Amino acid sequence: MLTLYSDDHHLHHGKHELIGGQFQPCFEKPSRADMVLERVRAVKLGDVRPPQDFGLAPIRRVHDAGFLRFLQNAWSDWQALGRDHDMLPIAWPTRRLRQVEPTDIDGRLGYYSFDAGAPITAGTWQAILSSANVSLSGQAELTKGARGVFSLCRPPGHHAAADYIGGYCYLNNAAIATQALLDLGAKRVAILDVDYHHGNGTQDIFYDRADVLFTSIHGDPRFEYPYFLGFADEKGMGVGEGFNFNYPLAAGSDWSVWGLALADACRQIAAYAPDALVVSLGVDTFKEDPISQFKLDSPDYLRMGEAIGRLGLQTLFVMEGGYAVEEIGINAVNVLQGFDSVQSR
Ligand code: Q9C
Ligand code: ZN
Repeated sequence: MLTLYSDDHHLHHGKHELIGGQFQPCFEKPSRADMVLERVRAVKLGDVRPPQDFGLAPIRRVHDAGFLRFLQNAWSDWQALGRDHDMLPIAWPTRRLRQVEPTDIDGRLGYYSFDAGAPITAGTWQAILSSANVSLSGQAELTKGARGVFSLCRPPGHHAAADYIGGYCYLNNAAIATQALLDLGAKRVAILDVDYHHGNGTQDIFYDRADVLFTSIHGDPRFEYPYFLGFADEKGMGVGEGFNFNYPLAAGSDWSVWGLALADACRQIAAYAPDALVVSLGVDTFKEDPISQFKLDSPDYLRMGEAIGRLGLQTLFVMEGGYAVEEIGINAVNVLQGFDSVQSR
């Protein structure tokens, strides 16, 4: 399987995130992608290629124009105030507050985020553009006919919506590739989000649409981040009703539970008969993940890839979360090798 990858992700390295009221070093760090790349090379998964530059047009198909303007200029607006440390928001327009973009950079940062979990640094804009290009370059290979492609994206994307950042995510790489697949001829695209956290951004982007089926298996939002979306009764809206499937699972869930949810999601995907599948590939479901509470083991990721492969669909794997850095490469690449081991097209 071909891997798309850019070194530009090193340009994004936030210092701290808030965990339990304390600042700790960011779990979302460059060594994550380095470890995945190392494993891709070690097992000779296939060629590794840099992305092409697709410009802003395919990104604008998903993200709000004001949001993109904010992101592009955020760091220089911040620096203009003499600040050279990471940007983190301090206020959000929650219930009964006015939804109006302020002029002040702190106000705008809060307006375009839903948490303080996505620090903006000097190199963030370049890194997130390259990450989106990695996703789009994978999509281009799929559109050309590839059976499976791996977009080794970093930063991840599935918590980002059309007009907000959060949860380590800025541009929604999986959504951008999905929209590009549709724009280049696909009639229906299914998304399978296997990251431990609910893909709130991706769900939101496609919630009122029937040309994208969104399925997500994740920690139940009653106890787990992102807390405010990802419940089983979220089925889609308007013409999109019936095209959204959430599988919230209990803390401690292992393959015996997780695999059943996957089987059900795969049934929904098969019934939808999409032209392509996009997998939001987070491996923070791993039993030793430092911020998660599922119990998947490394061999389970082979089973995951096989089940996805048996769908017989052209599939784009887009890297999302996974914070057990020692095993992130083994687990992510196990999914890809499991997929490749299934001959069905
Ligand atoms: N209890 C992704 O995996 N904070 N984002 C969690 C720990 C945010 C995860 C706090 C987690 C975001 C792409
Ligand atoms: Zn996650």
